[in-house]
Amino acid sequence: MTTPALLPLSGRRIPTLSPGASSFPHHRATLRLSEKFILLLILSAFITLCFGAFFFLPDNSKHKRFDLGLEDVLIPHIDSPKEGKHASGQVVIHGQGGHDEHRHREEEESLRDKIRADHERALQEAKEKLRKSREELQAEIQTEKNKVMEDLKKKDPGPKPLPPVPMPKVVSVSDGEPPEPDVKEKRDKIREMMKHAWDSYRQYGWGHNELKPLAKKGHSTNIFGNSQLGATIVDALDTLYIMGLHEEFKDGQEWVEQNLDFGVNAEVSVFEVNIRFIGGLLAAYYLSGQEVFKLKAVQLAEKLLPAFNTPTGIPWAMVNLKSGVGRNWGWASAGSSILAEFGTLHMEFVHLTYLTGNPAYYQKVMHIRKLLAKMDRPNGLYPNYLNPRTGRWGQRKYIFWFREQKTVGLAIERHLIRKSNGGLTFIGEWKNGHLERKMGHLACFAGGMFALGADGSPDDKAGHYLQLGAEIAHTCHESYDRTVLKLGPEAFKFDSGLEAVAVRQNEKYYILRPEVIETYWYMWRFTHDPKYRQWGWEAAQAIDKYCRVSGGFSGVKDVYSSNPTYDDVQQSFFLAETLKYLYLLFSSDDLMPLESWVFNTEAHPLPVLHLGNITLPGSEPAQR
Ligand code: DMJ
Repeated sequence: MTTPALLPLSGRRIPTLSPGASSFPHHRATLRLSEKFILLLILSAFITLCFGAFFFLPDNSKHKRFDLGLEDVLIPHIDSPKEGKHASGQVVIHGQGGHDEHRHREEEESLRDKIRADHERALQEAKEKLRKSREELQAEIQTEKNKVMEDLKKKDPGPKPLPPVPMPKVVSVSDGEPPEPDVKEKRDKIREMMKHAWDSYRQYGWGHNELKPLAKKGHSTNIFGNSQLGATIVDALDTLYIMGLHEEFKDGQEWVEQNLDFGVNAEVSVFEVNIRFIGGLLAAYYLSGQEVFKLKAVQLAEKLLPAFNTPTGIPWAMVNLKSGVGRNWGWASAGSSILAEFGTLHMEFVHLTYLTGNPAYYQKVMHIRKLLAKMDRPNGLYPNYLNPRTGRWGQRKYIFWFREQKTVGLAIERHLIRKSNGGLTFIGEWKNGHLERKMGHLACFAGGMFALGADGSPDDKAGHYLQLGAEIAHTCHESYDRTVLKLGPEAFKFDSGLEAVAVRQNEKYYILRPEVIETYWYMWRFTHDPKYRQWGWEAAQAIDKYCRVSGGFSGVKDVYSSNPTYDDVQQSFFLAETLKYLYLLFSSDDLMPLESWVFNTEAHPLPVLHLGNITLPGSEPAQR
């Protein structure tokens, strides 16, 4: 039998035993036993190790494969030891062998290449942009903007169109070209003035409420709060349309479509916003038939409605378009609302109900009417201030406010209209128990109003009212004619030998107001007396001579000074009213005939609604 080779156990060499060679047989047997034991121990330890290894060695199949996204490469802080990333932040790819690792490294490499290529492309584009001119860049930005707008429009089709209502019978707008060449020439001049006013605003004040024609920048006043609502655009639209300035009209329409948004945090005058914006938008709608104007008018009207949430239903003078909170001007007799303001919402609100079918607008203004009809009227006149909380009159100041009631007309004549020593008929102001012999430029509209009222009056009254209109037109003309600039002051007196002349320095200004020219136009329509065209032309020439500057038209501070200074404001009503009335004065009567159109306080024409033939939602037969 061969002896197995000894295992090196302790570094000692164990001698090999051969058969029959042993001189000490017992000793030899003992050694063999201990060796065997040691061998057994070693063997069992080895088996235990292998068994343990089977359970505790990591399982490769559980290792996630890395999907190399950009984040894995660029964002070291998300590394986690579990995910097999190195604490340094470098990506370590666990693989199942060299092949996987190689593949992942390739993927990583190609990703890096892609990022590098992207960066280079972006750099290249930036360099190209820098080489472009300002205009090219602006054009590119505009194209991008338009694209975004288009996309937005596709996603959001906007408010639903309103239910269709029959359009009132609107006589189509004729060109109104006068047959006489000299009149046509004058009309062309007025059109040119409108172009100058519009183009200047377009260039220097676009989107602002008004224009500073000398500073050549935008302008606004507190009646618009801190809003930027493009008042001049909205106010001018119908004048542009009537004058046939269609490119300009389209330009304005585009601005309205894209920019006119009433969800602004601005506290505005309810009256001014109604006559300028709602009136302007409704007129633009009726003239052009473009739905956008109707939609915008209704959106705005919704914003004004909270102003009527007062204990009496008499609206606040101001409302915040965003919050709907209303309040009154501090200067208006202890927080009163102003009759001349809340009494001038009627036409627009009736049209809103007509167009939308929503009775709320009609009901709000009819409520004002009913309430006023029930109130006491000292001397038959309505005072100008009414407290919307208590429903009581404020300070007893009477200015001119007219309803179609005969009695009020008579009371106005009895208490407010006087003749000066020089024979000029004027409308004074009743204050603190006596009549102040002073007339405001604003009151000059009354000439036209009496002429208009004469038209529907019984025969015995018609002549009288037309005569009254003519007398007021004459007085207001005198207030222009007695100045150096041939432009009328803000207020003029009939006292102590003074006849239609301003006394106080702060009443000598002319701010492009329309009322005198408005009266000339009505008087022209009803009498065709050439003097009205003559007076209108004098005023137009004076405006062009003294108010025109390179950046538009400006008001002047003193009409008695041969060297006037400017107030640097081109009022929106200059485009809405003054130039419109001048243009109509030199047009034939078939342009905007008065049987079909009625002009609101801001000269915005609305079609005459014959309420006898229409049932408005919310109206009762007795109210019509
Ligand atoms: C216009 O806004 C309107 O005519 C308003 O009724 C009075 N003030 C200006 C014009 O003077």
